[in-house]
Amino acid sequence: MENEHLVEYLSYDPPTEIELLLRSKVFYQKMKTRRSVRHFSNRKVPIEVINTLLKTAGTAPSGAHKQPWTFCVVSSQELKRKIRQAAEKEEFENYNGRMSDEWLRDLAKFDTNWQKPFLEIAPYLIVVFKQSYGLKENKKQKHYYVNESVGIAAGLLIAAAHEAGLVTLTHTPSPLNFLSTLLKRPKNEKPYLLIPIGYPLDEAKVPTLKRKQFDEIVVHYT
Ligand code: IYR
Repeated sequence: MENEHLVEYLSYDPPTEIELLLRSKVFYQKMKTRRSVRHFSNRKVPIEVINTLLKTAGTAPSGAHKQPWTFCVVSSQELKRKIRQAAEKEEFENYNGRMSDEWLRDLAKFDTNWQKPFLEIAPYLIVVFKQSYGLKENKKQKHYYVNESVGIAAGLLIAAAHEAGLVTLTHTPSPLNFLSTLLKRPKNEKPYLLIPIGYPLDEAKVPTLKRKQFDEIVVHYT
């Protein structure tokens, strides 16, 4: 049978090899300066910027193009305070018994603890929800590769924010269920990540970390 679905020619502007080399290097040089930041300034960011970053996130590939994500943008001070309170309640338990000694040792260099002031200070908290299934006219619709799809979308968001000149934290308060209640999300959505976005404090500090060597992360088969 003929495929009755619409197709179109790929819109593609072929680069020269020099352009390929140059652009790949420029992007790498930019991305290698990205850091997860916990010391945020409360300086405002135009909402148009955040919305544009989210449009980029929404360009991610997804299983059967189901786009199984919802991005909740929290700027309400009251809601940020509630999120901080609920997150700190869980994190207090995590740091005082729920996390193993090995885990606590692994985290020592990040100087984290149960307190999460950045949840109130950052101008925006993006709460990324994954849609385990779709809901159309109250009927369940299957979604595929949901974790992979939403993970890629979150990666694009983090890269877009860095490219624009803002900082992010990939935050996973655990368990995250309180976010469904506070943000009144429907039952097909589960919280996936919480990403504060904004400017860093002038005196923001980050731990001294080394990325793995190229040979440790890449295996070529020629
Ligand atoms: N969620 C806790 C603990 C934590 C866990 C990992 I893995 C990190 O990379 C960083 C923190 C917290 O946010 O403090």
